[in-house]
Amino acid sequence: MAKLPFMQPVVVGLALLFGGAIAIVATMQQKQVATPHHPHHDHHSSTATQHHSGGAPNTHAELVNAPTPPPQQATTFTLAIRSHSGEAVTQFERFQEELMHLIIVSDDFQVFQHLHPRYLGDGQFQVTTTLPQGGGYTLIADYKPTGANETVAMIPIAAQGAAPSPPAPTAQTTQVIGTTTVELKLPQPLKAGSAVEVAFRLRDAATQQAVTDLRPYLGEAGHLVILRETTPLKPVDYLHAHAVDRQPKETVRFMTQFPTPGRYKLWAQFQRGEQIVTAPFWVTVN
Ligand SMILES: [Cu+2]
Repeated sequence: MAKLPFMQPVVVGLALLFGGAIAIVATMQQKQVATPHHPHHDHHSSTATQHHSGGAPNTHAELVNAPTPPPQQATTFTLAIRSHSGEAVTQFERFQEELMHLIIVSDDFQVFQHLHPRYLGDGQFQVTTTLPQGGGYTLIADYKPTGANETVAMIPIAAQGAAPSPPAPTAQTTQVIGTTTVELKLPQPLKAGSAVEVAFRLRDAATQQAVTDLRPYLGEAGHLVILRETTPLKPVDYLHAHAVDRQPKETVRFMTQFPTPGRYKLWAQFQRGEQIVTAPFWVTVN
């Protein structure tokens, strides 16, 4: 329990005081999006979603019945989206085929889950998942209230127990994920603050031939989530890059922009047949 985020003792204390019916108010930040970037709109030439710290957010996310999940057991998370004045926000727009995209990432970036909570109505979303290890995590909820900007809310949680020591980050640019070899292609050196193309070449691990069974995933050629290595995570540290093309090819390209120098982890996701391939890479940005 030594590595709990600072909020957790407060949460536990409040939970004891008020019988568990408490909510964690997430840190949040609106993403100002210059152009619609929904995949069902024409955004083939779109650049990365930009994050700005200015501007008051319209909504925030709260974790209802904040659990302290035991690792390796199914845990249900219920998120409530509320306005500034505390009223339930009930209308959402679908983007990338879903009403909410929820990324769950462990503090050491070893665990990454990309989930789509079910909308229960009345501003509440629910998802059941199993966290594989103890220690701290961040829930990153990405949603778009109807008529408002896409919003990213971050909620720190702690699973019971401690995380195992993570392996050291590697600069490896090729990963074999199941039957797929994923090769990261980046301009070098990587500079913060300018648009950059991040590409992934996908080959069959057995034959080293280009994969032929790639399908769009959530309406795009692939998805790319990028997080800056920092504690605690803030919305500005989260990038969701959009694929340049809708139809996947052997090389799937994304445009993004790393805001500041530092170390980042990339999780590229593709759909091969019925299978989702998630390939993690560390990169250093100068
Ligand atoms: Cu998603």
